[in-house]
Amino acid sequence: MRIDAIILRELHMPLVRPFETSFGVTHERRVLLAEIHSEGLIGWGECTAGEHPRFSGEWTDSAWQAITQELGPALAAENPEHGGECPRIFRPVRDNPMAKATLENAIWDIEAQREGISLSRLLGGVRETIPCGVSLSIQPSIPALMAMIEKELAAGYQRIKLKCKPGWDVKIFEAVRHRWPEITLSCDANSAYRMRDIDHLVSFDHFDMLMIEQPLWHDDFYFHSTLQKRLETPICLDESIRNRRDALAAIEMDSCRVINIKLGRVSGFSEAIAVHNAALERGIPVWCGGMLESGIGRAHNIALSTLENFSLPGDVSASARYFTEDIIEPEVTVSPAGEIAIPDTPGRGYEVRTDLIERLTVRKETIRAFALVS
Ligand code: OSB
Ligand code: MG
Repeated sequence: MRIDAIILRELHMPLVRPFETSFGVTHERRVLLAEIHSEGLIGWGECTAGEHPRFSGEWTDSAWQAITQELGPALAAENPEHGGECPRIFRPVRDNPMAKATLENAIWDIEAQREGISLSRLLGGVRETIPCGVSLSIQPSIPALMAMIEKELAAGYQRIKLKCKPGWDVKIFEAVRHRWPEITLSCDANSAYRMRDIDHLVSFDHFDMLMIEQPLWHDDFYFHSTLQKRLETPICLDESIRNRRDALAAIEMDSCRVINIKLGRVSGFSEAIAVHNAALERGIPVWCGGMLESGIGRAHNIALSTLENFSLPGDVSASARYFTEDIIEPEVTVSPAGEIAIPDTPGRGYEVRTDLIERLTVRKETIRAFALVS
């Protein structure tokens, strides 16, 4: 496909309520969107980098530079036929997975439109609906958290994930399990604990959780493996898994028994499929994580979640939980059974609201071609 133009934008989108993890609070998203024009079609990609380099070393501004100065010009100089060619094109650039995914996912988006099939089908998806869970922010009080859980369960969500950190862990698990002994529960520490906390982490076994997500360092396998030997509850790795090779190492070392796949963290659809397949072949279930995405990233997460081994409820939930107005039409909604129905129209399956995107845009740059390696 001929790349006619790559336009990168930054949008400001306030969240309906702040989202707090062990590493900080987000009030407003700075969303980067790539818009790629090719032979009359337009593909969209969203950058999932946060506003600060706290989840990983990437953030909005580093991704902006990586895309406008390196990755965008390299892609514009090529004529990729498939999204699957992007890893080769971007290989000379180290790291920056979320920046790479922004562009690669837009190419897959175009490819699905060109082939006249849904993105889910293009990826090899097999599901007509996907099961949904929610990730619940650290709250100012236990009653506030309990009210939030009550609301999400009433809406049908199939799994409740509690963000936790030292001081906001066993006391909330006790309260939640006391009130809801049977619900499917998990927690996510975003690397908030250290090996001195190992006995404390082992006490999480009392709460019969589906998994404990990324308790230790963001880049670790070894100590997670040590911890997994002491824990009954499966560890799920998020931050540590950047690619298929990481997934193989983690599985072989028994550092985790579940994997959270995030498109941005693994550089886009190609590597997400590779991680998925590696886990499938080894009997390790996966689910799709979230990064407070706008509708475009959300649509891509939904398509990815239709692959066979996405057998656990993901963090992909309704648009209205994040934004008063989403930039896609229709917005993402979740049924009373806690499922999202997969659109089967060509491409991403959700129209892009270009008028609203234009109104929310705070900067915009058109990228010209140059080859990374000559
Ligand atoms: O670790 O899964 C995470 C949000 C921002 C950064 C990291 C994480 C999260 C979430 C929210 O858990 C998932 C979502 O609802 O999009
Ligand atoms: Mg996580």
